[in-house]
Amino acid sequence: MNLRPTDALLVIDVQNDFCPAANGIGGALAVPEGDQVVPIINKLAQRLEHVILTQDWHPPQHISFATTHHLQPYESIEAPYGPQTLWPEHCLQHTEGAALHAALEIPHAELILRKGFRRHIDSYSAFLENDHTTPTGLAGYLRERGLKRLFLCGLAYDFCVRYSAIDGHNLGFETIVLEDATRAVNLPGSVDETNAALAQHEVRRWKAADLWAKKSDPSFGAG
Ligand code: VGL
Ligand code: ZN
Repeated sequence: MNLRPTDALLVIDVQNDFCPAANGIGGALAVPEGDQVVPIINKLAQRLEHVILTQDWHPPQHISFATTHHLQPYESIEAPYGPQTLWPEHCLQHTEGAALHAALEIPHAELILRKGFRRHIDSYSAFLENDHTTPTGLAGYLRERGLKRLFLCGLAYDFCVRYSAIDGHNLGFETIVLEDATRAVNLPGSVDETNAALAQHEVRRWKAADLWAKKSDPSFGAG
């Protein structure tokens, strides 16, 4: 696998609240095995010169919180911009739950992009908020930096990784999801829908090891 100077690793929302609680920290919206992506992402980051992290970053009474609407988590509401799944309160700005996982070792990360910081609109995607229109600025940043191919990893496969990958592809970036460096929330049907959506948009799914396999390696060639 020949990596290029114009490649970037996009690490989505590897935050305490998306990982199983550890020592009383995080776990508000724990993705099963969410913390297991950390060592593999650390290894991936060593291979890529350019690494960008995202951070889900919500104010109190955010539109995506079930409590804001006096409803139960995982119910859905009709927001002005379309259906919005409701979640337990998570990634509140400036809390330990919103902090990046302490075991991430990516000293050379170039940008930490916060998203979901507006009370009345959620943002699964690192590129566009949930109205599929309001930009986060990431596409402009990547273009101005000359970064063209994106390897996506992090949490959660069936929400923020999914929508970031599809928007990245639609905005003209070559976009590859490193499947085993992600984990899913796994609501009913969400993983199957994600697989189908990625396939439909021709977003490829590779394994992390594809990035360190040599072209001559007979095991190389997936995806
Ligand atoms: C996410 C649900 C709510 C994610 C963020 O990072 O996938 N999921 N907020
Ligand atoms: Zn969120």
